[in-house]
Amino acid sequence: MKFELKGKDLQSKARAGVITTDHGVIETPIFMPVGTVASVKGVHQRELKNDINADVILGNTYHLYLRPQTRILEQAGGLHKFMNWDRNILTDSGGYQVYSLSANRKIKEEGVKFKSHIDGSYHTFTPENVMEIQRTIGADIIMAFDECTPYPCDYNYAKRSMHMTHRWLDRCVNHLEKLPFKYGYEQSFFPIVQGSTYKDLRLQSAEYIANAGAVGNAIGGLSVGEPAEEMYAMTEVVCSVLPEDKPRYLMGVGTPINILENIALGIDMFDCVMPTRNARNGMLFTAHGSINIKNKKWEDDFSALDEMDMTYVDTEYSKAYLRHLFSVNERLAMQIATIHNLGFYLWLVREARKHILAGDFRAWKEMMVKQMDKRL
Ligand code: PRF
Repeated sequence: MKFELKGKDLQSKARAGVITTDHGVIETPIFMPVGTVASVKGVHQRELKNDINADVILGNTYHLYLRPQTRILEQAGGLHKFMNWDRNILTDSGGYQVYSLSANRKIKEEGVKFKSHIDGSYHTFTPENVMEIQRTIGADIIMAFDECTPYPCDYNYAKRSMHMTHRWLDRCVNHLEKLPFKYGYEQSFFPIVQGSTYKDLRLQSAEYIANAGAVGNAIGGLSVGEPAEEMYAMTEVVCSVLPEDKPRYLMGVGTPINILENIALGIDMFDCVMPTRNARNGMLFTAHGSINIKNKKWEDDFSALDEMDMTYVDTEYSKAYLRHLFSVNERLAMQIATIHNLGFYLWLVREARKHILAGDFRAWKEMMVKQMDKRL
């Protein structure tokens, strides 16, 4: 994997770069649509490519390991082939899903024993087997096994957990040395900074993670319920330590405003279920604020879904039509809303990139944040 910086904003820490992997080019800042179970819910791969123009999507080790199971992905020749997606894939390690989804789990130094949310069966994730599973899934970027602490989290727990995440990182790295690439292309590894909302822990963790010398670095444990200002404060301290010449990935973030604010602090990569999950509930993101399309006020509004026309659904369908589809519970409603929201998120990060390269990112960001902070 290669990362080149193409430009930096002078009035903020925002950067524009290019990541190159064996599955193509990713221009940063980038948003990665979430495709948890080998599908971005409701969207065809050809729409992701041709309409939304996603360069990279995210898969989840926790889900893929449980279903279809690692052996099926191995037989398929990896996740790219299985789902017919030839652009980039990043897999999360399960270091978050195992805490948020499994029925119960026991965290020990060795790893995490958990009960499947699907059939109640028991499994164990360790730094070692999670590296093996991710090698077999075959993503271009694979993530370290970590513990994402909840919010709020007391200082002593956060500190102990952070140190365990660091020891787990060493185990991931040691084990990966024994695991060759499985499918003939490179699979890059990103470690994850933790440390809850404590500045001293975040600094310490960022130093530890930077020292691992990986090709890219991630920040976890944020956007778990803390106020946005606290998240930004943590991003800022961590970015002051993480190397400039490697991509920085902020995991599980966030709203369009969170994304712009974190780009301004030096983040290059994002993922979040918000555009897809909220779409399925009838919430649309636009450059002028968010819309609940189920609202009666759209009943006879025959104007385009979004005048800005970021994807074809924006002008091919009206607000009144989409509202109708939601009110009669048609699955096409969710499909249209998902394409719209992902198209908007990808537009937003690409527009951010243009403004970073043009040198007016800061002013543009301030204007957009004001504009998007509305309910229409
Ligand atoms: N760790 C991992 N994945 C994650 C997170 C984390 O802390 C978060 C936190 N927002 C989202 N996804 N491994």
